[in-house]
Formats: sequence, C-alpha cells, structure tokens
Amino acid sequence: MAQSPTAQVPTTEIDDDPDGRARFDELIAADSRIEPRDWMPAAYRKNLVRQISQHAHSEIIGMQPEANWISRAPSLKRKAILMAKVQDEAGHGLYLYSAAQTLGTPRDEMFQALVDGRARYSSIFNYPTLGWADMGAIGWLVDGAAICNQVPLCRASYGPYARAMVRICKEESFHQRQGFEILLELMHGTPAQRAMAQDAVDRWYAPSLMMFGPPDEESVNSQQSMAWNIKRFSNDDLRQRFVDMLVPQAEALGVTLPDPDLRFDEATGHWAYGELDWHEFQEVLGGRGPCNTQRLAHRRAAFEDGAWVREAAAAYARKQADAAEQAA
Ligand code: FAQ
Repeated sequence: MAQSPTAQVPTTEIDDDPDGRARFDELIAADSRIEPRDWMPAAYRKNLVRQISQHAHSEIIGMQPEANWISRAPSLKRKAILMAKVQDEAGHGLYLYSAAQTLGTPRDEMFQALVDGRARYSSIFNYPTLGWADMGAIGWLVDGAAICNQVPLCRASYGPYARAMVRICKEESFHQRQGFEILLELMHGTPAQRAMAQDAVDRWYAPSLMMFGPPDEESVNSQQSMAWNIKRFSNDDLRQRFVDMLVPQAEALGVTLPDPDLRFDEATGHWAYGELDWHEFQEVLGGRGPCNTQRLAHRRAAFEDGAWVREAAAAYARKQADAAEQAA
C-alpha cells in the first residue's frame, strides 16, 4: 500500500532533548496542543499510536455487526440510513489512521497488526447482531457510549487526534439518535416488536458499559494518559456519566435496563449500578468472545481480496512518477 509522506517521521525519539522536553512540558501544562512537527517524548508518541490505532481498528471492525443487517433492513429508508452509518464508520477509521500516521507509523503496519490478530479493537464488536432491533440498541447504546467517551477526546492534547474527534463526534450524535428512534418506533409497535427491542437492550447494555475499559484500579494506561491530557476522565467516571445519561432515556423509551441493582444514590447524586462481568470482558479481550474469530476472518478476507486494488494503485502511481520524471 502506498504510504503518505508522514510515514517517514522517525518512530524513535532522542529522548534527551532538554529544550524539546521543556517546550513539550510547557505546552502540556498550558493545556495547549502538540502538533506533529513538535518534539515529543517517545512514550507519548507510542501511547498515542496505541490508542488511536486501536480506535481506528474499532471503527473498521465495528462496520461488520451492522453491515450484517443492511440487506435485511425493514424499509428503503432504514436501509439508506444504515448504509450511510456504516460508511461513516469507515470514514472515522480513515481519519484516525491518518491521525496515527502523523506520528510516523505507516498505515499498512497498523493494518497488518489488525489482520494478524496482534492489535486490539473494542470488545463490543465481538457480539452478534441477532435481529433488526440490534441496530437500534447499537445506535442508542454503542454509539451513545462512544460519544460519552469521545467528546472529551476532542480536547486531547495531540492536535490531529483532537481535530479528527470533532467531526467523528458530530456523526456519532446522529448515529445515536437514529438508534434511539429505531427503538422508539419498535416500542410503539406490537407486543412482539416491544419484546424484540427489550431483548436487544438486554444483550447490549452490559457490553456497552464495558466499552469504557476496565475499572480504574486495573486501568494501566489511564494515569499517564490523563497526565498528558490525552484522556480527560477515568474509565469509571465516564461509565458513571453514561449510566446517568441512560436512565432517563430508557424511561422515555419504555425499556428496562437489565440491572436489578440499579438505584439512585441520594448521597452521590448518581445511579449506582451492579457489578459487571469482568471475566467475560477479559475473555473477549483474549480473543474468546462470541464473534472474535469471525470478525478477524472477515477482515482478513477483505484485506486479501483488496490486494489487487492496492497493487493496481501502486503500479499506477509508479507509472505517473516515471512519466513525470521523463517529462522533466
Ligand atoms: N475493548 O489501561 P486501559 C465506536 C484495553 S469506537 C478492547 O484502561 P486506555 C464507534 C486497552 O486498550 C469504540 N480493549 O486503556 C462505533 C488496554 O490495552 P493495551 C472504540 C480494551 O487506553 C460505534 C487495556 O485494555 N473507542 O464505538 C477495552 O487507557 C458503532 C487496559 O485498559 C475508542 O477506542 C475495550 N472495551 O482506555 C463504530 C475510544 N477497554 O493497549 C461502529 C478511544 C480497554 O494496554 C459502530 N479509546 N481495553 O494493550 C479510549 O478512550 C481508551 O483507549 C479506552 C481504554 C477507554 C477504550
């Protein structure tokens, strides 16, 4: 695959540049932006590539569960909306790969890590989409969790990441509303449609809470990412914000959130929720979730099927470069 010029940025850093470090520390302390041309510690660069590439992979793998229902959408309008949403997710993946490339990691390296199964992507996309109502639950819960998590990333200290997130969040808000609207329509439908909506919410609720990552005491990256103004809130703080947001929305929809321990805590002013199944989370992260194998196999096949397009594009680019050289 052709690489952008930014892929030439060195991935190793001379970490003992005192002027560069002082400037970096100043920018972080002032809550300013770090740009690709700025000196940055190697660990900051590495941490960003880790988070941004995982995020990009999530968007790309995240197309699969919903693409599964494009051909079975219940109307032309729903099909058009779903196609647009899935295409948006591809776009998000591309903005994010571009942001990661500005840190010097070539896109084909990140792609290869994904298809080899060496890269992480969000746990949520390893669950199956069993019915049409799952499109509603994904929009409402999965995109809802994504917005909650990602709005603060619009203020991340790394400029290209923060700027990509602004556009992504605008599109995610539309995604969330379309999911809410699918569920609302089903909840105003027949008893069978209401049951279908509730069943989808039952299956997607807990996995969507796990999207925020492990509990704070097990989050190995949070402290450093927060010190560098990449993350602005801890995993548990964002998860709590999400639950507080969901409760009134569930009431408006008429669905029940599947947590018998959910109750309003007067002392904290928040909705207390029950313990999540962190064993299940670790299983999914370990590649043993319901759809891990299928998701990667599908991505790998798409990557292999597209090899001729990449080869043709590279051959064309070479031909153009040769022609330009001869004309010069
Ligand atoms: N799944 O130390 P922490 C979307 C890993 S996009 C898998 O707490 P961190 C849009 C974590 O990477 C959804 N792995 O990590 C859409 C780390 O592993 P590492 C994706 C997870 O980075 C909607 C280890 O566990 N969003 O939904 C998960 O500080 C519909 C320890 O964790 C983003 O990526 C997980 N749930 O916090 C698309 C947002 N949680 O790297 C299609 C950006 C944790 O040390 C359809 N990312 N891990 O090997 C973030 O905000 C953060 O990276 C977190 C994790 C919050 C995900």
